[in-house]
Amino acid sequence: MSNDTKKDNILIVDDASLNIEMVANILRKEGYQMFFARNGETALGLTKSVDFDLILLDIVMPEMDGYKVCEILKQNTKTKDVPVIFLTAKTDTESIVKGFETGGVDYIGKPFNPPELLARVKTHLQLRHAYEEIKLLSITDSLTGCYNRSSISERLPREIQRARRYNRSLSLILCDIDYFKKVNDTYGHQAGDQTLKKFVQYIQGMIRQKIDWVARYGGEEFLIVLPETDIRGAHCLAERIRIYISKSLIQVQKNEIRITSSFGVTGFNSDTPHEIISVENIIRHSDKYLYQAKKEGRNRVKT
Ligand code: GH3
Ligand code: MG
Ligand code: MG
Ligand code: MG
Repeated sequence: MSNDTKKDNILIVDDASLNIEMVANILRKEGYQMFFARNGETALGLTKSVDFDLILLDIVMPEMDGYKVCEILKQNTKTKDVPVIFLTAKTDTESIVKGFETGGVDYIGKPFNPPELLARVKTHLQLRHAYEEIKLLSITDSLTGCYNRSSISERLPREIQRARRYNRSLSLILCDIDYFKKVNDTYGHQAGDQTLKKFVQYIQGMIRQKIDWVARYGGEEFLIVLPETDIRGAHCLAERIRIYISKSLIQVQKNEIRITSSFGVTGFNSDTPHEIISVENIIRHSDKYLYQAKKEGRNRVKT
């Protein structure tokens, strides 16, 4: 998300340290956090540990040239959206066109004009932040702030692939608030909205940050994805969430709302035959168990 207090990280890649110094002096004055690399390999290495907001990239360098570096950056999910501006002495049309074709967003010839360089950097940083904000909105459920439904089809296949590749377990919890219609009918739709928000907050507070994730699967139905967790662990967590929710009083305006919820848990581990592991299969199984939990009286976990 765009954040005014955060310094933008800019990487300068150039084999001549004099060039690096010149550019860095201009940008540092603007408060950017500067990083340097004298060759492509070092630059690519740095991108693994630092999140860059923009990269200024020389083309003529020994060993790996700037085009190659840019190509590699564009193939990597972590760096493909980082704007790359070529900064180079090569100013013939063919080289410029190639710069854009390999994924550069801009192309500046050397010797460069400092105010113009700065203006271009600022513009591309603004575009980058606007793009990130839109991207975040497109995967977020606007009411609860968790992932939305469409991001499940983006994220879940990747989780499954990773778990299968490294022979790890992966579990899913599908949960649904019991008799939620009654909350709306009794307290109003807005109170219902607040209840949904609280429900997600409780869950977020009980899962591992940055590893587990929650997505809104439907109206008052949520999917919790638990990498490196076997079914038993997932069942325990679902049970803890169930108890916590059922004991909590959700304060909405003057009302104290009490809800319960039902859970369907499924998952796989390294022993599970690969051919039966798929997005459709594991969601279908969690749905089946959730349905059972509802049928058997609600406020329970089925595995
Ligand atoms: P069950 O125990 O079988 O799950 O009963 P239920 O009433 O929770 O289930 P049902 O599917 O009949 O109703 C779900 C309700 O959730 C109906 C719908 O109006 C409400 N709902 C869905 N999305 C939202 C939302 O964003 N805000 C509010 N306030 N209510 C919502
Ligand atoms: Mg050079
Ligand atoms: Mg419900
Ligand atoms: Mg439902």
